[in-house]
Amino acid sequence: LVAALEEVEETYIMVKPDGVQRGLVGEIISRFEKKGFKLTGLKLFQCPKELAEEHYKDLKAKPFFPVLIEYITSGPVVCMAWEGVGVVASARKLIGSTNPLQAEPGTIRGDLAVQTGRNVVHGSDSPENGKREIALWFKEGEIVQWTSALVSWLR
Ligand code: FUP
Repeated sequence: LVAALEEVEETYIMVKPDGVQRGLVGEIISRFEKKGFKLTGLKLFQCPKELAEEHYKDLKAKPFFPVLIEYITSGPVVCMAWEGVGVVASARKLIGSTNPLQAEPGTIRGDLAVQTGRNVVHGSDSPENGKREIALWFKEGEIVQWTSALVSWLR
């Protein structure tokens, strides 16, 4: 009932090229699906350099920026939009810390990765960035609004 008063958020989740290469796409989608969030966008995509640079523009001054862009554009990624109350922070918890060695067991990075530069998945860090990133990675018509026929509280 309390949740019904809270605002529905959207977040951009992406399986990075290492996750695709390692065959972890299904496993990663599963975590968000089982948690109970709603999938509103999904595609396999080869990211152009310009888009990677725009997505990570806040990190442009970092020494690892060129390597990060090379990594994200090194092979296909799986782009996802997920919706739900509290989805942004909850997805970050499910994903775990940026450095997979510090990520808790039970999180995606904690269970499936060892290197910061190969940390298998991305998740937006704020509702504002969730909206920004979904608009950046998806075209109009690729985001689908739907209502669950099974659970009325899924929103
Ligand atoms: P996160 O929000 O957990 O994805 O982390 P950041 O936005 O801080 O970093 C984005 C990506 O930059 C990380 F997923 C991996 C890369 N990165 C490095 O390669 N080295 C670093 O020291 C920090 C981040």
